[in-house]
Amino acid sequence: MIRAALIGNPNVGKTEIFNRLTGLSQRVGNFPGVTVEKKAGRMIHRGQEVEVVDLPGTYSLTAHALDELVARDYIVMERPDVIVDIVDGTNLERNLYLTLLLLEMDANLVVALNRWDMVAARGMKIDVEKLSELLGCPVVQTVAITGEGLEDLKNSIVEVAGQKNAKENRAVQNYGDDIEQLINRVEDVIQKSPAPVEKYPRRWLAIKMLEGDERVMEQTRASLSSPQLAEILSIIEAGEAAIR
Ligand SMILES: Nc1nc2c(ncn2[C@@H]2O[C@H](COP(=O)(O)OP(=O)(O)OP(=O)(O)O)[C@@H](O)[C@H]2O)c(=O)[nH]1
Ligand SMILES: [Mg+2]
Repeated sequence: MIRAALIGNPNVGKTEIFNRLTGLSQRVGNFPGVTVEKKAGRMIHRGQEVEVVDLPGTYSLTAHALDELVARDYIVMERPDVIVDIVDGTNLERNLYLTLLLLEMDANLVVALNRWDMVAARGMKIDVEKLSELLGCPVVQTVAITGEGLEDLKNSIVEVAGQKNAKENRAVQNYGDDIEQLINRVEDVIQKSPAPVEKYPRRWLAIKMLEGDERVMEQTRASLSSPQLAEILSIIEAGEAAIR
């Protein structure tokens, strides 16, 4: 069975797409340990069963807001085979911020470029092929309210789930030489961890540590030795001193 998760900014058309993908098979529950509603459903496409989870709408993936944390924990802990990032095509600039965060998390991504009807009606031009090339993942135009593009989206979900190396040419945000150097140094320390923090992509973990993400610090403390933690803290301090 393929496990897919839908994510996107608030009000982009997630529920419309979720309903079209899963129809009457939906179940509603909660994410573990919190009262955030979790909707899940199933679809069968090309003979493959796909479990689809609707993640909370979010602009970002910080540890500061419950909805964002729930979405992020789900991606990191459950490692779904495919993340479907639903993007409002009329508001690309704001929406692609989340897309870049997802790529940073090593997510196996398919982008649904939704509200394509409005993109066309407003005379906006988007080079979809170029966008797909830049992001390093499939980009599918959809109109959730009519169902246009949904077959293409289903095809992409099943295809990406079957590609083990789908992430190889993904886009990675470059933070500039100084920060990249700090990221590499933290990654080196993490790599030597006796109990690998394997659920987390290493680069993502290093970036979160440099950001001082409390949740990540708390969760990784057990896996790292005290000399390693001390080394990481000294890299963070050196970095902060250099930036000041
Ligand atoms: N024109 C047009 N409207 C759309 C499209 N997709 C969704 N909408 C409309 O956009 C609004 C929001 O759609 P939802 O599916 O509820 O969006 P959502 O992402 O689930 O929203 P939240 O759960 O509140 O974050 C609704 O009024 C939809 O009818 C589309 O492709 N084209
Ligand atoms: Mg919704």
